[in-house]
Amino acid sequence: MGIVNVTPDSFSDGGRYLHHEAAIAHGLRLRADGADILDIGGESTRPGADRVDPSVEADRVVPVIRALVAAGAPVSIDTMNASTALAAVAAGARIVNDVSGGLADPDMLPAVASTGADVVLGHWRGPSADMYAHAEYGDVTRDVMAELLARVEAAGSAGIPPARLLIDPGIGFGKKGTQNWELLRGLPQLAGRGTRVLVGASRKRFLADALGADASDERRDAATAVTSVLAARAGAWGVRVHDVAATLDALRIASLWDGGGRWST
Ligand code: PMM
Repeated sequence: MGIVNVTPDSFSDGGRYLHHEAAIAHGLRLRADGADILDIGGESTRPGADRVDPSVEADRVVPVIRALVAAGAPVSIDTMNASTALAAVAAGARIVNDVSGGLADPDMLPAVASTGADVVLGHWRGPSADMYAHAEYGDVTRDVMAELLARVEAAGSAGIPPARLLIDPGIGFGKKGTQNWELLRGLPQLAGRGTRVLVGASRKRFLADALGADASDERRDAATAVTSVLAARAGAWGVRVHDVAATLDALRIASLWDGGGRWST
């Protein structure tokens, strides 16, 4: 899954048209690099980020989704807002990627239930502005798994069948450095529950901390590619990354090492 952020800080501020054009061009490049899905987001979830009005978010992402869907790309919408999710699905998105697992907007799960879209339920304990205030766990893998299963049940109660669900441990969301490594070590347990697992580790702070906090994007991408191989080996269904080419190269090499075929579908 290739990341396309349509946020003011992610592209040069050349006005809305250029903004959309740059995001579309970026998405097409990631698709050409081999992304199976393009994940379009209009609200930053970085630690400390403020929330964006849902109508502003929809204005950012909908034209980009329309253009990428018209170009034949499978698209997911990265949003915590039901109204944005519905607008995105109407524009052709097939997956709703909610890092809050439906917790941020109580309308989310009932709203998307009737659309037929797949839904990513991320592990989340609170908004980005104060996410580290919630980073207290007994056993991080056990706690995250239990909280994700509660979200799977909530999605079921809202009418979303299990086959349409994915779970995501929410790397970096309310988890501090070593908790992320512990959670990644627990991936086989998470994947063993039978629900598809998506992992988003790309360029995140815990990787930079491992490399030296000022590590460049290039070095973080190399670290991400290694993480992608290990996540795939641990049973992940997909990885959400900035540098699709580097991750696919790493997966190809790992696949040849194992004497097998292609990892990606
Ligand atoms: N991380 C971010 C945004 N969206 N979606 C999923 N499913 N999983 C993630 O880990 C995730 C996400 C934040 O990363 P970014 O600011 O680099 O996009």
